[in-house]
Amino acid sequence: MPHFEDDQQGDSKVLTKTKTRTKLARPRLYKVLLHNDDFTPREFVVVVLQHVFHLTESDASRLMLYVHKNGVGVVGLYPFSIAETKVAEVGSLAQQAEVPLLCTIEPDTGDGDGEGGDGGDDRDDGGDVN
Ligand code: TYC
Repeated sequence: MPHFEDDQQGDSKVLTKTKTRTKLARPRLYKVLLHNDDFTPREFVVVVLQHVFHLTESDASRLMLYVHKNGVGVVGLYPFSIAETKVAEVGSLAQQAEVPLLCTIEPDTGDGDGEGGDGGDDRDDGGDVN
């Protein structure tokens, strides 16, 4: 809103006030997908899910079985840098153990296409460092 004010000399000046509203975009999230293969031992997958994604043993077993049956499953949703780190951790553990366990990243479209196993809300606000 322009605002008129007289200065000392009686001249009129236009003062403008600018309000800055900073809108913070929600960080874009990425799905970390776990892929099935025929060689990686089930127990290894469960341990990796517990270690890298901090899943409980029962959640890790459930997800491992979901992926075993369906071919692929969403482990979680994370900001890119965290997703990337987790994929690298899984890759490095798989390489050390000489198994073909594969984890990949995909942008989250928010369409809830059901790759997730538990049918719950997969959203993670990125607030933790799981
Ligand atoms: N299909 C593997 C087996 O029968 C187990 C497995 C589950 C491997 C999930 C990878 O992401 C995976 N040993």
